[in-house]
Amino acid sequence: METVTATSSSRRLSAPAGLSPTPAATLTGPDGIGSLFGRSVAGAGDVNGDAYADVVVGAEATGSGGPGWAYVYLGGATGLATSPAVRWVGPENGGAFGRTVANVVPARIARLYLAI
Ligand SMILES: [Ca+2]
Repeated sequence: METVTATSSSRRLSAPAGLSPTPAATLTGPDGIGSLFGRSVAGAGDVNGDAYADVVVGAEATGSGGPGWAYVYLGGATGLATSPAVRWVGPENGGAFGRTVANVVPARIARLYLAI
């Protein structure tokens, strides 16, 4: 995994005129059509301690009959990575793993606590 040194600058997505209509990042579900990738999305805090915010994405998989997944995408100096750093697989097909994801601990605590 790449190590990123944090700086005092940050990447702003907003401007005085409002948000840009162009996406800052486009994510494609790694587990295909029917995975319902993006069914749930949440800020994950800073899971790797590099001072950039990270994101957790759920994919319930009800359309594919799969087990469901959850992924962590790392933020960085140039924006959000488009490949997940972590991929969790649900314990059973049809179990709705990934239906809901959330960060359950304030970001200042340097550990990963996600509810999936
Ligand atoms: Ca981070």
